[in-house]
Amino acid sequence: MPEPSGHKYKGLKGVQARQGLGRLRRANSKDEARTGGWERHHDDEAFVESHGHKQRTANGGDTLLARFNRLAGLIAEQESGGTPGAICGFAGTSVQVRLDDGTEVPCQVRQVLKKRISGVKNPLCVGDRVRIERTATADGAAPGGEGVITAVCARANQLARADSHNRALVHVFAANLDCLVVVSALAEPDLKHGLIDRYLLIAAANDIPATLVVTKVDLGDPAAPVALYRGLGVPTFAVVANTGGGDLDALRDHLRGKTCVVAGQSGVGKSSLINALYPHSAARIGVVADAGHGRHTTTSARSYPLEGGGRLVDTPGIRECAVSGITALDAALLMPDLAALHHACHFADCTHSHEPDCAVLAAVADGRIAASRFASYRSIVAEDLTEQA
Ligand SMILES: Nc1nc2c(ncn2[C@@H]2O[C@H](COP(=O)(O)OP(=O)(O)OP(=O)(O)O)[C@@H](O)[C@H]2O)c(=O)[nH]1
Ligand SMILES: [Mg+2]
Ligand SMILES: [Zn+2]
Repeated sequence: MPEPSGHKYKGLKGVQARQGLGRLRRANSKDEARTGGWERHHDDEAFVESHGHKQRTANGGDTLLARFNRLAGLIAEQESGGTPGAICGFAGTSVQVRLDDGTEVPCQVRQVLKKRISGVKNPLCVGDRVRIERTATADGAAPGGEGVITAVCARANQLARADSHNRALVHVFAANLDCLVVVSALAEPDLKHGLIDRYLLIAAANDIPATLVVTKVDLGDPAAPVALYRGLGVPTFAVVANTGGGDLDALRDHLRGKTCVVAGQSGVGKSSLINALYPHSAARIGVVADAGHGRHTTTSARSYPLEGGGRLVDTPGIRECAVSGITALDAALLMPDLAALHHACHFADCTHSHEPDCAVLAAVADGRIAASRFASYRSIVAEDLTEQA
C-alpha cells in the first residue's frame, strides 16, 4: 500500500539527514500507523491482530526499541541490586555476562524477566547492559561462577533486521553499538557502491554511526570514493589492510573505546584489517576464524575486548546485506545527500522517481548528487523494499 500523500513530512524540512529513524520518528510522533510494523513479531499475535495489514507498510526499529526500553525501565525500578555487566555472548542455554572488572560469568535469565519481555523473540542480545546476582556454588563456596540476570538496561540502539524468509519476523543481533565499520576493497573485489550504500542505510536506520574503510588502496587511487563518502559526513579511511599502511593509525584512534561491528563482502580484508589494528586481541579469533569456509559455524553474536578499550561484536546478522523494514521515503530521508534536497521537491512525499519538479532528479542530472548514490537508492527501492510494500 502506498503511503498517503500529504503534508506529514513537512515537519522534517531542515532535519539533518544524519539522524536515524528513531529521531525522525520522534519528529513525527503523531504518525502512529507508520511506526507499527517493525515490531511485528510472530509470537506477538495480539499486536499483529490489532494492527492488521497496516504493519506491512510501516517500518523502523523504534517501536520495538521503545517497548523494550519501557519494559527495561519498569524492571529497573524494582531490581536495583546486583552487579552491573554487559552480555558478551551466548553458550547453549547460558548467557555470558562480562562484569565491569572484566570477569565473565555464565548466567541464567530470571524467569520473571523472561516473562516480562515476552512478545520479543530474542529478548536479550549481545551488548545489553544487565544486572546480575551471583548464585552460590554447590559446594557452598563463596558466590562465583554462576549468576542470574535480574534486570536489563534501556538500549541506546540495536542492530535489527527483518528475517529474509519471513518479513514479519524481527531479529535483534546486537545492542548499544557505537560504530558500524563498513569495509570495502578498492579492487579485488571491485568497490561496490551498492553494498556500501546499503550498509550505510542499515546503520542510519538503526541509529548506529557508520565509518567506511576502503582497503587495498595499494591497488589503485582511492581519492574518488574517499571524497564522496567524506562529503556525505561518513568518517572514511583508506588503508592497506594486509601490510598495515595508509590511514590505519588514524582508524585505530577513531575506533578507540568504541563498540564496533565490522561488515563487508568476503575477501575485502576484514580479517586482515582486524589483525593489523589489534594484533594482540582475542577479537582476531572470531573474525579470523571465518576466513574462507566455516563462516556458518558462528551462529550467535559474540563480543571481544579490543586493545585500548572498546569491543568488537562479531555477528552473523550483518553478513546479509539487504535493507528491510523501511519505506522508500524513509530510505530517501536516511540518505543525507537525497534528504538534503527532499524539501525542495514539489511533493512532500516525493519518491524521486517520476514526480514533476523533483529536486533530487535535477541534482542527479547536474552531478550534485553522485550517480552511484542515486543508482543505489533506486536499486534499494526496487530490489530490497518492494516485497514489503
Ligand atoms: N593488496 C592487498 N591485499 C589485501 C589487503 N587486505 C587484505 N588483502 C588480501 O585479501 C585477501 C582477503 O583478505 P581477508 O582479510 O581474508 O578478507 P575478509 O574480508 O576477512 O574475507 P572473509 O573472511 O571471506 O569475509 C587476503 O589474501 C589478504 O591478504 C590490502 O589492503 N591490499
Ligand atoms: Mg575474514
Ligand atoms: Zn523528488
